[in-house]
Amino acid sequence: MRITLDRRLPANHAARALRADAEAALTQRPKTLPPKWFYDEHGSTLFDRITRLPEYYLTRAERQILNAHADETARLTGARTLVELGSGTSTKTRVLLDALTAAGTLKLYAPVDVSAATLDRAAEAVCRDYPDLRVAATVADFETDLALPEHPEHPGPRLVAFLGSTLGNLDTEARATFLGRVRAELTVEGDALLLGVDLVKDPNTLIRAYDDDQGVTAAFDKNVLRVLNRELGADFDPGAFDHKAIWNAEAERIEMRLRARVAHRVEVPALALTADFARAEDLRTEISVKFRREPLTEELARAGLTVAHWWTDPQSRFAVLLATP
Ligand code: AVJ
Repeated sequence: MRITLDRRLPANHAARALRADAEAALTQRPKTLPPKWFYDEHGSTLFDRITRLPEYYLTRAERQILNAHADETARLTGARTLVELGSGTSTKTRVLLDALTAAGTLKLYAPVDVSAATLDRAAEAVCRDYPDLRVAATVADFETDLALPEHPEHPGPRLVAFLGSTLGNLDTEARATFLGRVRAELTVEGDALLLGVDLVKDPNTLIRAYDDDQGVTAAFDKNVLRVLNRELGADFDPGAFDHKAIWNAEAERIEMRLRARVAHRVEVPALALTADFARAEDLRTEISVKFRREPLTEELARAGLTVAHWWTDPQSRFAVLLATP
């Protein structure tokens, strides 16, 4: 058997975590919900459409960089294990899998994701397409458990990939915690981190990437209300909110918010909770931090990681970096 699926989250984890997050979201000021709840079946489909929107350059820019530097990454790391945090459908990983299998070093692919269903499908597909590879998938939330396969059962050096600028979903404090954990896990000689991050650029380009003309991002944003309705019996009316993508210039991040069009009340029976929205009050649904080379290099250094390589697309919209302890 070349595939294993390790469920580190109890089956009811998602239900319990959502209740806790929703409760905190609606009683906090400003009301703030973590972005992981976007990705139910429908939300994942919408995100997939986002990655193909003309305005959403991130995915294409990152793919350009990976295409240009995957072989180099394989050569530099000689990775025998590729761990991928927040692997989703493992689509963009393939260029890395191709390069690392061509280099002949890769033995094991270890995707980590919160969604068991997505992980299952992705692991099957990778296993089918890479006949010499073992796949050890882990259902885990990378914010609390990195689920790195353990040495010596799994061969090093290990390359830990954290792509798609998912790091930008974490605020400064959460990033420090996360990066410190990653550093602590890179214990085998040659272990490295491959990190994909979106870069600061003109606000208009950024805002358009999160508020597209076809309204796909708006639908993605509002889908989280449907998740709350379905899972918690809430009565959110998605039509009572406007999707907003705001550039927070001080924190250099995009903030997605759902802004109440009118003052209204929402009932959340599963939490025995009533949430009042004032007119124009926001529910913040996501932060997407944009990075600069120097400050990010320092941030990584504070976590004990040294940037060995920094690659960008020709337009310097996005960066992929290779860091080592
Ligand atoms: C998947 C976290 C990288 O911040 O760009 C896309 C998700 N949100 N459009 C991002 C997202 C709105 C995204 N990440």
